[in-house]
Amino acid sequence: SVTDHLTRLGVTDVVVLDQGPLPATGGSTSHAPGAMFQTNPSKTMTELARQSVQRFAELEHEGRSCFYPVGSIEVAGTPERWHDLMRKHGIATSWQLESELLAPEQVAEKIPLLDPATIHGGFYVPTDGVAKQVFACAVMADEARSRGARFYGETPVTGIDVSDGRVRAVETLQGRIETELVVCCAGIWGPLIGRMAGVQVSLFPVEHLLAWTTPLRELAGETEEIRHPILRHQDAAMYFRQRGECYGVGSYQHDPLLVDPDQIPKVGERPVMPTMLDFTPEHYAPAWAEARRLLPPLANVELDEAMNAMFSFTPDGMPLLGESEEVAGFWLAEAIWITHAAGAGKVVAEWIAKGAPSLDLRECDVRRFEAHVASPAYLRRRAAQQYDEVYDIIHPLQPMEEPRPVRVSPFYGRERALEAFFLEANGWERPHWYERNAPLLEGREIPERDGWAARFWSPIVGAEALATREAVALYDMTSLKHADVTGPGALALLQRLTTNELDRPPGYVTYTLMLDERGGILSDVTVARLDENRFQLGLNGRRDIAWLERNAPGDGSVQVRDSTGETCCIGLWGPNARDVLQPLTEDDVSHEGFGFFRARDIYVGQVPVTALRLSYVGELGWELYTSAEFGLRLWDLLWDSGHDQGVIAGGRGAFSALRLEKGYRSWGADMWSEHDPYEAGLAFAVKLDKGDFIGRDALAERDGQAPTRKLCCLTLDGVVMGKEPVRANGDAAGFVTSADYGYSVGRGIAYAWLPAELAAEGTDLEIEYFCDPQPATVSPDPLFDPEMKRMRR
Ligand code: THG
Repeated sequence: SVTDHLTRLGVTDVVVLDQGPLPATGGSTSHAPGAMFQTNPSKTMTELARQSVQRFAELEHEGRSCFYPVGSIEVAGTPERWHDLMRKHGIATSWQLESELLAPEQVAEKIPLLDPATIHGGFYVPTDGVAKQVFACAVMADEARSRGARFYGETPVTGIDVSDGRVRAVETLQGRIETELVVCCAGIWGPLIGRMAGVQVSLFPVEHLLAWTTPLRELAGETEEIRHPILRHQDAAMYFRQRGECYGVGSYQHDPLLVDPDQIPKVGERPVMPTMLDFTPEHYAPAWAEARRLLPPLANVELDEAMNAMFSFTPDGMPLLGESEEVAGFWLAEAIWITHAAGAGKVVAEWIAKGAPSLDLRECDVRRFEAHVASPAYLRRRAAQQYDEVYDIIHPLQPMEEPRPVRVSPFYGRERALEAFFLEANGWERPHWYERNAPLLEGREIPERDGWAARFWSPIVGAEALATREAVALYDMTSLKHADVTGPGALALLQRLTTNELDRPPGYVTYTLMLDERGGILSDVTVARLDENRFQLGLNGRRDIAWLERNAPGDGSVQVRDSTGETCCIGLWGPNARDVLQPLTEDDVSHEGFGFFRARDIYVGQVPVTALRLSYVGELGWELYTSAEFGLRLWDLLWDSGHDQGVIAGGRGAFSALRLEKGYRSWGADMWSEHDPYEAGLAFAVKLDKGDFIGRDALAERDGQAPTRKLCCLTLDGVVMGKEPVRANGDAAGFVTSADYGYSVGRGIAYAWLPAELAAEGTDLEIEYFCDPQPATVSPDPLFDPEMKRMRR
């Protein structure tokens, strides 16, 4: 698919090598059942699936389409699943994928083998279906050949020649090919090919049980490949598809069976293909019994062809796309299943040919991982867990169970003593609230929650949020990604990569945006100029650092250092913040001495601190950074000094609610590269007249034009969780990004992308939450503005 799209984009000098025969190479594609369920909590993944369906549907093999649009049904075996299918219906609607909830009898009408008494209902997506992926490969290859690409089967790659950090050539048994660009699409063999180049490919091959039955009497005489919708029975971790008179039944209902990449059989070692291992009936028996309960006619047939088939799992269940960090010119298009294959090939080809993909790939980018993810111990554990959870109902806040804890801040001991409830992000343990803050509930009315919104939540969250606005709180901000950018070329690099004016004197902090060439938001960043040639950047993740490094000049005039792990950070925020800090320092931290969005190196007691006067929660205060070994001392000093000021420790739950009240966007949740600063309400951070920067030309064209869509603030009575559809007069009009309850404003808050004509304040809309329409109103953005005099006090 990468070659299909590269050649369509005019990159025609492409050679495809595979160790196996073409087109059925013996990789995971060769045995996949071909089911394509497009709905995914990730908008990007849904879009990749939609594009894959479109592409396969265009392809014809011997007069037949390579896609059968039979639809899909996910059935609910439990009330919890039925409830979750309502949420899924909402997600599909948000991503503009048509879907419908069906009663059990309606499901049985579409799949007559199914016993409606076994289910609570089904989630039907009419445009889903089955791909004939090996045919699709063959046809795409033919088309690509006609545009100049060359394909060589039975040509194993034996080495990748890398020098000075760049790909130079590929070695094969048949000879050497000079090239500056390699795309590794080797599926489960990816880690082995990556190793040849010195590139980590963070996936693990896992065995999966799939069996095809003998013919069913009920399907006798069937001449179509498939007529029934494809079926998922997630409570039993199973899926089903018809194939002529037979059925295929796949199961994840067993302990994960990981295969070390070095143990994958060699081509020719296995009877059918190297990715097919011997069937282990002991792992399949419970699933087969369940299959016969759901589809009773299966009781009359036997298993015919059964296999343990291998495919890829990654630590977070998402693909690995993009150019590797380690070796220039070595790209990955890995950990893709059929469902996303054609779309993934397209975006990778665009990225190579045009410099940027047409979809936001933040969740798929190979550069998203932190260092620990590459460890075999982590990779193995997470891949197994992903396999296990593949069909589970996963709450957006649900942390991984193991391995934990991987990364902790110096305050971890204090946080545990305060009985923090921890969730996990990028390996970091992060307090969500502190049980020891339960007394704060006294005299405060925090609305109770139920169901989905009540999970990973406590009313203490609300009490912490209010206490922050009333007094002062310490927030552990250690996990906030930050980097030092230093050297004589630092300012020029940052000016070129961001939208705001950064040529200000040392001591200033600037909020700014990194854009791609099309003006899409790659990240929002705070830049503190600490010295002429020394900047500290507050970032949104690993990818930001990769972007800085990749754009840095090669002459050594700029150094980029990820300083996150070696430092720690406390957010000291609230109206009493100054009264906590001033007694600890001889530096003047009055408003005159230390203004808003200023930065300075100061001492807090004995602790050398870089202090930034800003807050993501919209209160007076500072982010206080120090190196890790001083962290505990800093915490204790602030804690003791805050005693008379009513200091508390505040968790991530309060933090998120406060930032939403203040209208601060969260990159990745509220906006991403699909959106420009004008639509996202961030025009204030763009200075078109500051000189050239990446994305400037694209913005200059749009400057002054009214955006066609906007990120809006909605308020409602209840609480929603994010990704719900927004309806206007019943029609799907947009979707929620982040949502929470605003404890100070006493309203539910939901930010949402809406067409401009619905963005006016006062517009009445509905947010569909588990199929329940909740009235919501477009409201002032932000809702909460602490009076400037309080900020300035
Ligand atoms: N702290 C630091 N860096 C960060 C964040 C942070 N970088 C990533 C992310 N969070 C950036 N997001 C914001 C959003 C808003 C503000 C700070 C970081 C903010 N804005 C002020 C406002 O809008 O009023 C000031 C804007 C201005 O004066 O330009 O405070 O949490 N270090």
